[in-house]
Amino acid sequence: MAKVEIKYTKLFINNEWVDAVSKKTFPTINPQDETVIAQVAEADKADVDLAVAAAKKAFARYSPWRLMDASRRGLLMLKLAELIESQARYLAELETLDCGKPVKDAEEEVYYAATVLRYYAGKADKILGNTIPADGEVMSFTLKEPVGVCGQIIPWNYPIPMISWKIAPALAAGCTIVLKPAEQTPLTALAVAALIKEAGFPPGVVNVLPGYGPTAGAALTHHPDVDKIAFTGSTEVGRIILGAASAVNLKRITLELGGKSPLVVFNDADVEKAAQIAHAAAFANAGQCCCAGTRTYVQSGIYDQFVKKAAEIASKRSVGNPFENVQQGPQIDQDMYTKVLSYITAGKEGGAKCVAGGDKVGDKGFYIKPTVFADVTDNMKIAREEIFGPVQSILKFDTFEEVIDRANDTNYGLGAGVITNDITTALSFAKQVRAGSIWVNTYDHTPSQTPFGGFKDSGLGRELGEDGINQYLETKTVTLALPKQPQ
Ligand code: TXE
Repeated sequence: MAKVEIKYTKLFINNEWVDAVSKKTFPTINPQDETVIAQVAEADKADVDLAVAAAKKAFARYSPWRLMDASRRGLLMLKLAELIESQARYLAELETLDCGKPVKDAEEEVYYAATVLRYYAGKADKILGNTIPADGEVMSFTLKEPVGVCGQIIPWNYPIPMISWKIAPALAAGCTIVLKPAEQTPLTALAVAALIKEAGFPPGVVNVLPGYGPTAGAALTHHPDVDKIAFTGSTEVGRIILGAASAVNLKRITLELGGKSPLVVFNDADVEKAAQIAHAAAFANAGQCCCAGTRTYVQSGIYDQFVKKAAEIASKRSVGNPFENVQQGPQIDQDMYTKVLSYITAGKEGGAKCVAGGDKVGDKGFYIKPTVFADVTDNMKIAREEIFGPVQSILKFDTFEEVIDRANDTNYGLGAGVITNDITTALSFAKQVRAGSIWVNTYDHTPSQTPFGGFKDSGLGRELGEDGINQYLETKTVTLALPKQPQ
């Protein structure tokens, strides 16, 4: 078992490391062998109050953060990106220990997070309002101002990228932050907090509070001094947060929630390439991906060939110790492991044909075989519900019109993919499928420049790109009386 040094286990408030007010701690578990990695300080309402007060003070008029030039904010963010990269291997190993993803994937994610910070660092001094030819004897213009204190609640599937998606646009906009990492993966958020301090961000600008959702998370979403909540997680909790965020004050809100994304392969596709894209779409990060392409629709002309290929690729996918050169580590925790296995049972009992995997791996740790179901029909549980594990469902279709209707027949709308060489088919698909991201002949490509988010029950608002920073800005209209007549 790899030895990774755990340097930080306390709460990070006002650039200081502190115990929880209650002195409580909680264990973070290694998904490889179910051992306790470390005890981490457990934030609750009292700690949220302290962190929000620190963030509010850091956002106050004339605070160092508010007086700082926007370009300087960008420079601090560039420094943070550099520090993160300089610790890439350590952060990756820490992530792998806490979350079980292959260490090479974790390392790529660290570098990716740095790109997101750099993208938004460049935006910090390019936040522009408008001058407006308003009716009347006036001159009008808009100022784009930071929303204020932001509560950011993130999941465990991509901890470091999620930190970057949340803090980068908020910092560029000039907001202050209280971030709650998922209880399964608190360690890298604390390691990044140390780098935030080292980069030179003033106290209180970013605060990090490990803890549970119904306690620390709920305190944040209910807090009257929090101006905005940004959340990534389940649709179920997203609904709770939407209610909480409007209960005491009217918080701005962005929600990035679940999905059941379709990937549609047309007869003209190269079967080998299409099967590889579909495999990566379904199995990346052990299937623990919000936009995973879990409904693979294949046109009847190539269906049998495709199923054979998909089963072959999945059967060869290497599963094991994520510190070694494998493609897939364990699922995140006991709950998810049990949940995914129950969906596999539901797939078998529901009449789908299991053509690869279909079982757990060994008896220790939360490992599951990459599983492929063929002959799946639209009403089966595995075709309708988010599984969040290494399970691909393959469904057959005949016509374009039919598959668009079927792809859209879901409450979700996060991502969708199409594999075809026909430009009209690709663009018609892109226009007609109701999802926030459409990928053509690729899948799950989410660079910092392109907005990401969901239609329907997959979320509210967008992250990344220009849209991402707008979610952290208020528009203020300034109107001056200015005579149009000669003076
Ligand atoms: O998510 P939760 P879980 C989906 C996926 C998975 C399911 C459950 O289908 O099977 O969600 O995963 C915090 N107030 N996704 O249980 O509970 C919690 O502490 C405030 C999709 O891990 O939504 C954590 O920090 N916060 C997804 C975060 O919310 C609360 C990623 C996410 O936890 C809270 C993960 C509350 N009442 C799971 N309850 C995606 N969109 O990428 C919980 N939290």
